[in-house]
Amino acid sequence: MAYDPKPEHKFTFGLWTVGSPGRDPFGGPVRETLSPVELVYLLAEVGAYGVNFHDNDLVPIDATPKERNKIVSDFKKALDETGLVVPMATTNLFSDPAFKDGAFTSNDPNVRAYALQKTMNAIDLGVELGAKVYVFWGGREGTETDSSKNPLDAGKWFRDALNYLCDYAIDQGYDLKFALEPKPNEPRSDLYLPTVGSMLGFISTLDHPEMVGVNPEVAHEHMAGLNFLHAVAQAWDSGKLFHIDLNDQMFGRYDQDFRFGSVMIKQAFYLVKFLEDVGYTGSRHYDAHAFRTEDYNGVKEFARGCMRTYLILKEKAERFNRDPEIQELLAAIRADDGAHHYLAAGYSRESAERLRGETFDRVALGRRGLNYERLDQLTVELLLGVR
Ligand code: GCO
Ligand code: MN
Ligand code: MN
Repeated sequence: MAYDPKPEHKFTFGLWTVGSPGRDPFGGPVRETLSPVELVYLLAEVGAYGVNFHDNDLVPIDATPKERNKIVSDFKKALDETGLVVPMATTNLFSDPAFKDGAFTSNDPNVRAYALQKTMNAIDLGVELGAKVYVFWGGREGTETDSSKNPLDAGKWFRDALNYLCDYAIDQGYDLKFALEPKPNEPRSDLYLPTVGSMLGFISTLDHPEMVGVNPEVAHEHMAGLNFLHAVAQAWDSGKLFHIDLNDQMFGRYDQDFRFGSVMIKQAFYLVKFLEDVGYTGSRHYDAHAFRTEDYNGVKEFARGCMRTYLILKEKAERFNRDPEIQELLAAIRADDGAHHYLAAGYSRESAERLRGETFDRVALGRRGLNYERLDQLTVELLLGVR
């Protein structure tokens, strides 16, 4: 079937996504907790390509080495039996009370050291299971009161930690890239490095910037009221789109983590079109949760829906790219009479002289209608299925 997920689509889910028992700040679990092995089978059943995890989604924080090995070998067996892969892994540096004031940016040097140690172990675990991308989401790296922490110290500690861990991965000979995931707030009042743009700026200050990219998430930029497509495009343009977290989120609401494409269809369309047009080859990772109203049948519907919507939008993007009227409008919008091709060579005194000598009909430039209304309506009609 046209919209069935296939391995080449690289659809992945976190254990914590389909495995969420539906807890929220006002209520406990509504679904029983499934084991990592059961979740691998569930993901295989719905057609996912891969499964990602936090260290403690797989191995409880207080597991003994013997327990750890048993869990890991059972998990590997499930992967072998289903053919699922582990493209990404990450560390839980936010659930345990030790991290209540941050992990790498905690004021307490013992907490910072513990966070480093925990991450080294989690990196080993991820690599053992095949991960090539390692995500850093600083869920507690922030403040409620800025009396408590100097943001310059926090920035330095975060940088020191990433430099340390890059060197650790290099020293171990791991084939691993790091992907930093920004979020503006929640669970802290304010998180450091809140947007894709701030992460990109920060990466250029690291010792091994070539090893570090970003993991943008739809919901996180939407929470900040920002245009996700623009953030992703900037990451791509910088060669830093190492991973992506897909879900959906209304602007100005709590952290919703909805099924991909379930709320802002148009934004999801532009995003899928972008990823497919530029030839992004990384994971399409769903970092979302089924509604709390659902049982595990609903969870499967949720997971299937995430992938199916992506594939439908991919088909819509292909349709957009070959729609004669849309393409004609785009060609007219971008019409170029060649008169200013000399500017493409960049600045020179000759070019500046030539430019200064030109006369522009400013009024005519401003008078021209751009036909974006027609273009946008055609896009909407295409999405609504009447085109
Ligand atoms: C969130 C984040 C997390 C991270 C995950 C991977 O809002 O809670 O998106 O789901 O992506 O911890 O590091
Ligand atoms: Mn999130
Ligand atoms: Mn995420």
